[in-house]
Formats: sequence, structure tokens, C-alpha cells
Amino acid sequence: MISLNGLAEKLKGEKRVALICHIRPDGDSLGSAAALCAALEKAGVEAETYCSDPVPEKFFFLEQFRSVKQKLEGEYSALIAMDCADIYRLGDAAAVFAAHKNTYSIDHHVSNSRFAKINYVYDCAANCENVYKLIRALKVDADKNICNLLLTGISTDTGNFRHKNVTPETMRIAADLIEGGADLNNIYYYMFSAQSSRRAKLFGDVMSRIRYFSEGKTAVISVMLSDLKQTGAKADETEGFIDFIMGIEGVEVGVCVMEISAYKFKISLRSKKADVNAVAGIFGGGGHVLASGCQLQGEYEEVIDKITSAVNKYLD
Ligand SMILES: [Mn+2]
Repeated sequence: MISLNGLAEKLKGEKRVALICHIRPDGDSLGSAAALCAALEKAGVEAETYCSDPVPEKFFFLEQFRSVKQKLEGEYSALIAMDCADIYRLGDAAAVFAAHKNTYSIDHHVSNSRFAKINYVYDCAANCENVYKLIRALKVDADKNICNLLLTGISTDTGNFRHKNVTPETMRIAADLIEGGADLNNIYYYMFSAQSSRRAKLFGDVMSRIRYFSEGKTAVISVMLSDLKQTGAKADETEGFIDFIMGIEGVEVGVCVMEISAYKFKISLRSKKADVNAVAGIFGGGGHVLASGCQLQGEYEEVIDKITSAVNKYLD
């Protein structure tokens, strides 16, 4: 794998780059892309951020998240995938990316498929940790804006420093970012606490129907399209639901089954120990050992049966 210094040198030589976030963008993908975008501009490289899906409004508390483009226009000397484990995560940009001569992937997923020409993949809590180190290697000043963007990614990918993926290095980097002017309390408010009354209603509805499997070791929540319709909440407002069920006594694995269209479900998996990256892999998905996802098609009960049976095989 290319070194951080090697990567910094190569990036400095680029003329105009697009930093591509994954579909259904999260704080880490957006934060790592926007922070690197700002840093590259400081290093004299023309840079912009792109996402094939619109950025959810809850991210608009930081200016840079408002300027993420939904179109790739003109010539780019390089395309850079941020926080994407495979090329399909690029959404509409996947074809352009595959056809481009000069592509990079900067990521932290163990399941990363090394789909770019140059891959920097380092397993850590958030891709923003990688970008923090890359910005240091670029030798540009991480201003308050950059610090806020990076801390947003670290905060969101660690459940605000609650998940098992947090390491001493995560905390050291976070400390540096706070020293650099990042406002953790503000980030926490917009990322985890602020919610619409529609989301609060959806939360109540979904939690009133938790289902248990494997003697209570697996908890399953389901978000159906009818739930979204009845409450008026949006699919991206369900973030954090799955973390709530992980606190239930005896629960080892949490599953969120989200209906995305007729007979099509997006599955999110969280685990205290069991390898849910392997579980997601059975269905063509992936992610991390303790947090992963996949998609399943079929009747709702059939999907529940498939995923809970697969999880059961990986429980002790
Ligand atoms: Mn991430």
C-alpha cells in the first residue's frame, strides 16, 4: 500500500480533483471528503466534493456540507473515493470512476475491495482519522473548519465515542481537533440529539415492535415504507435506531430491516462480538466486523428468516 507521505505527494501533483462520497452519505464520508477538499485547496489543488445522493439537511450546520455537488462536470485529473468499501457505493459516479485513468480510494473498511488505481485503506474508527493524518502529511494548516469537519466524521462513526472501534489514537486525534477549534458539543447536538417530532414518533412506533430471535440474543427492528408515510419521517432519520436496541439486556446482535421498495430491504447489522461482516458477506454486503450491512429481496417474513438464521450461525 502507498504510504501517507507518498499519497500526499501524489495528491499535491493533481490539477483538479473530485472527492466522491458514498450513496446515502454519512458524517464520515462527508467529513473526510470536505476536509480533504479544503486541505487540497490550501495546497493549490482545485478540488470539489460530490455525492450521487443529496446531503441530508441535518448536515447543513457546517457550510462545506451545503456545497457538495450532485454532478461531475468537466475534466478531472483524478477522482477520489472517500469512505467507500466498493465501487457500487459511488452510486451514479461508479461508471465514470471505473473509466477514469487516475483514481484513488481513501478508506477505513476492512472489506474494501481495492477498486481504485491507488488505494489507501487503513482500518481505524473513522476515515476522518486517515484524512487527519493525510492533512498532516500534506503539511497544510488544519483550520477550525477542517477540524470541525474531521471531528464530525469521527463523532458519527464512533456513536460519539461510545463504540468499540474507539482507540487511544482516536481520542488523541479528537483532542487535537478540539484544540484546533472543533466544537464537539455542537457536533453532538446536530448529529445525535436534534430531531424532528416526526422522527420521535417513528422511533416510538418502531421500538414498540422489536422482535427477538436466538433466545433474545438477536433483536430486530423494522422500518416499513408505511411507517415513514404515517409519521412523515424520512429514511435517513432512522440513524441511531439500531444503536438503541444494542443496549437491551442479552442482545448480542442488532438488526435493522428497512423496506426501500416493494420486496426490497436494506439490512443494517450491529454486534457486540459476532462477526456481522461475515453475515453481510453471505448476501453480498459487508462493512466492519461489528457493524455492517447488505440488501435482501423477498417477502418481509422470508427476509427476516434469512437474516436471523444467518446471524444465528455466527453467535456463540
Ligand atoms: Mn466511515
